[in-house]
Amino acid sequence: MFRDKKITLVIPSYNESEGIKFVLQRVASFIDEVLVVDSSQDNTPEIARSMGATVIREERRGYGRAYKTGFLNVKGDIVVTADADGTYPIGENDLPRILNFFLDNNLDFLSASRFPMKFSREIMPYRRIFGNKFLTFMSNVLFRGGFRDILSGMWIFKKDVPYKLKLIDDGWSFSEEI
Ligand SMILES: Nc1nc2c(ncn2[C@@H]2O[C@H](COP(=O)(O)OP(=O)(O)OP(=O)(O)O)[C@@H](O)[C@H]2O)c(=O)[nH]1
Ligand SMILES: [Mg+2]
Repeated sequence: MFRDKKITLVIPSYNESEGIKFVLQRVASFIDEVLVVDSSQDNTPEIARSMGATVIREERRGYGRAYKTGFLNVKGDIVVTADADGTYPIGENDLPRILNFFLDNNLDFLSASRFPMKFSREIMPYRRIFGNKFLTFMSNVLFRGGFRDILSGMWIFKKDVPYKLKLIDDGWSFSEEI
């Protein structure tokens, strides 16, 4: 529980046997439920289960597909999403700040920008930063949003939010769509 709210973390995973260990070791202790939506061919689901996560098997491939399936199974009041490769801060030190901001401002949905974080050039080469800035700029023009990272995979929202949206894409465009 965090400030009387039950928190569910949803993680999509595809062949992440290394990454999932790293991520699940760091999950903040106040998170009530961890759902790993898995389409792997390796032993990611066994590892996730052994580390206390609830594994939902999704045979249909796709990043968006995994999230849509995950969202249908949430029991918490607030959903936090993150990748299985350690990109996003879901630990004791960082997550409270983001959740406090979400609750203090009574938000329905928050998209967390990655850009305050430092990335190596291998993970975030200049062409990726440029592409992201361009898409983020265009999305802000088209939808008048205040986005800083339109391709973020870390969102925080009230559990009923996906039910109010018409989410279509099963693949990578799910980030922009949501
Ligand atoms: N269940 C499921 N998860 C997926 C699928 N494809 C990707 N994922 C997961 O979605 C998350 C994001 O995928 P990544 O491959 O890290 O994508 P990315 O962060 O854009 O790319 P990288 O820079 O290579 O990390 C990871 O946790 C993947 O394991 C899929 O088809 N099914
Ligand atoms: Mg990644």
